[in-house]
Amino acid sequence: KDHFESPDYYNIDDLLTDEHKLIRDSAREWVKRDVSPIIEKAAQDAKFPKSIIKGLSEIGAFGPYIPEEYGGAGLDQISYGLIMQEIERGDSGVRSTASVQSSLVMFPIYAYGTEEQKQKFLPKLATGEYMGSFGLTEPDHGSNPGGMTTNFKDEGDYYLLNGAKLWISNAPFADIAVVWAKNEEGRIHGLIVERGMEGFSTPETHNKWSLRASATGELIFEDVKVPKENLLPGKSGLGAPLSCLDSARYGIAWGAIGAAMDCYDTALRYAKERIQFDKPIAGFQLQQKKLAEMITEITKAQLLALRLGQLKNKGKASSAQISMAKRNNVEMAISIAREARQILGGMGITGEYSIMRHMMNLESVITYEGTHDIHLLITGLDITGISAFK
Ligand code: TGC
Ligand code: FAD
Repeated sequence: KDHFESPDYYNIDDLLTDEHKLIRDSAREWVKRDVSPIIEKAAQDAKFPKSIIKGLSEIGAFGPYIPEEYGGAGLDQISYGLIMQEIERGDSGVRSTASVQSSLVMFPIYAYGTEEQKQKFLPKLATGEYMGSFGLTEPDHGSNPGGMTTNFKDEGDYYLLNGAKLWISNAPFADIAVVWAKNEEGRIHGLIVERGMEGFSTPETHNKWSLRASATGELIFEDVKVPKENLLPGKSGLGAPLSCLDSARYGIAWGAIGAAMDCYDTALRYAKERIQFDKPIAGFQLQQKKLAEMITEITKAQLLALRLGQLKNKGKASSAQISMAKRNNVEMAISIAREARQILGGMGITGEYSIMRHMMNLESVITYEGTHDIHLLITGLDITGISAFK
């Protein structure tokens, strides 16, 4: 189980720089050493393993592309993608923690925050001394965040925040939350809400069958007095949170490849070793069909992610291109997890192997950051010019 071999059927490594490979390999090494041995138990116990926070910071997973002057790793978008791929090979929940911290908390503070906010929060978020969460989804507004009702009023010295967010990754333990709420004119703004502010609570959501090693919760605001200096002034409107989602969705497009690689690698090795009817099950055509289709789909997903990374490095990746990659690669990963689980027969349902955990995790990944349906409709809108959302 410890001999993961990264599938690279089209020699995509040749298209990476030495720095990319170094970053990818150190993330891989860390996942093997510090995540793989503990993650199954964390998932079974439904406990976020806080012990990994330091390691996530050390491999550059907190703010990979945030400049070094703010504590980030100052890397390019392909390095960011490769880090997400390696983390999700370990577990989608761990990658979620990194996605939220980097793309949904550090990115908006970096892109839309004041210099004081950047200095105050970014270096501590980069080391994991502060952990963050991102509150967009509400009980009655998931796919349609523009309908949100969480709101704030200008009370002169402070903003008075009321409302509730649901399904928030990292919420139960995060020190700060980037919260999206409407002002009195109905315009959406981002506010940094800090743990300890009166009227702010973060109850945990229990009984999940998916992403069990990631803590999910609510953000509840009851007359929370938010200091005025905690408003992100750089951008308002729905486009502000959606631009953060672009960055996180891009990371997920790479991350899903990691989960798929792990399932494929496990299934391939198992199929070569497992004997039935006096021969390895890898010798049966039905199993070869499954394995051959898996490596084909992984290869296509790798090329899609790499090209998207090149576009992103040039600042030329459109939101719709990111949606296509997130949707395709997560669907690819979940299909591979389902097929791989069958190759392992009964063993596939146990925690002895990672496949069932990946499969259950991916049910969240195909839902959050925009559902599979929503991303299809984003492509539909992009190619027809007509919105099918409303
Ligand atoms: P629409 O009218 O299309 O757009 C409103 C404004 O936003 C602009 N815009 C974007 N800007 C930047 N990036 C994008 N991706 C953008 N998409 C749209 C748009 O140009 C417009 O700007 P302006 O200046 O004209 O006002 O908005 P809509 O209400 O029709 O909704 C569009 C829709 C459905 C695509 C959008 O609301 C959506 O993506 N819904 C899905 C919601 C979602 O993804 N939620 C994710 C919550 S966070 C999360 O799940 C974290 S999981 C944790 C983890 O990663 O581990
Ligand atoms: P709904 O929007 O109610 O959708 C239900 C179904 O209806 C879906 O199949 C959807 O595709 C379909 N549907 C909706 N609208 C349309 C339409 N116009 N046309 C066709 N079909 C449609 N959110 C955050 O803000 N921060 C987080 O950190 C975060 N973490 C999460 C962690 C987990 C584990 C999970 C499960 C979710 C998380 N989310 C987070 C929320 C996530 O983004 C939402 O669950 C997601 O956007 C979908 O919203 P919903 O669950 O309300 O489903």
